[in-house]
Amino acid sequence: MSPRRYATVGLLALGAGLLPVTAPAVAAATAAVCEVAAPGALEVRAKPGAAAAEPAVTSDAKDLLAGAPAASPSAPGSIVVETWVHVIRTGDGRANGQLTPADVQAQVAALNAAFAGTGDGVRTGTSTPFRFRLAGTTDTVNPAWYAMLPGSRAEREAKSALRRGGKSTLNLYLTGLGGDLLGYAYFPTTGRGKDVVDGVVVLNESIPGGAVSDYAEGDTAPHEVGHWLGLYHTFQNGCSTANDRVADTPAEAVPTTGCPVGKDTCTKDTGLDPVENFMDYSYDRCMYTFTPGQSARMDAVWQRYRAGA
Ligand SMILES: [Ca+2]
Ligand SMILES: [Ca+2]
Ligand SMILES: [Zn+2]
Repeated sequence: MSPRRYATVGLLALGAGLLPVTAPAVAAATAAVCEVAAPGALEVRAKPGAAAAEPAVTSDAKDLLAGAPAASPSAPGSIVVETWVHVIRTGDGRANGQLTPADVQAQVAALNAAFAGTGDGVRTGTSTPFRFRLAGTTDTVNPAWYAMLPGSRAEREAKSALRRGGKSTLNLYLTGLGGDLLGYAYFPTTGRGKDVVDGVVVLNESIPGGAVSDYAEGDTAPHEVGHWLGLYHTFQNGCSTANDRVADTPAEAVPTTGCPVGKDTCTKDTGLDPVENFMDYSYDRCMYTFTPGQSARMDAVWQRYRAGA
């Protein structure tokens, strides 16, 4: 892939309530993430300077778990998520987005490692209840779908054709994207209106061993699946007490770029910025864990929105 693909900065027209983030992304993003996102809202992971979009903002009452009864915790590894991987490409060969079965397996393995608490291999993360079973793959040559930016006609057409299963099935699209996006996902909903777009889209060259330097350990998929399971960014709501609605992720004022371990942007909040967390924007090499609180939240969101659906 041409490196220029990742240097392009443009604006995504995503409608009222979605705030485009222009370069410099970190400064611009600060004001865009100060509320809790609505169910069904779009979430993205983007490279610095990207034309990213943050979710529509609503009141705290719209938190995904507001009013939900306390969920019984599921045992580590006890929830098996049927997973379909859809490869979309423009032609033959890696430069055209073609991936091998081994590439797909490597991405699913990275996803499983992330949720098993063995992300980055040598590190100790949180063992969540989630495992991902590759139910099948599809392979589609369609240049019109390759960018499938959020909110686009291409996105809707591709997903209408390829999506399998219901809310409990993970549909993971590996494609070319654009606009410096690494991936995007939607929060779960109780209604049916968002069912077609429900799923996770990940830049193909962010898979393990991909061509996107600093973002090629396959960590974009767990980040986006974290959103798919109801997690907010660790910098959601900045230094506020509620922050990302997870008690054990230290509050963080702005998204992290790179691997500045030891940074502390919310000095009144106990704990250093969670740059190692999958729900920050750090480089893949220092991103390797969810927290127990995030695991419990994903478990509860799964039980409320996706289990059996
Ligand atoms: Ca702090
Ligand atoms: Ca990593
Ligand atoms: Zn995100």
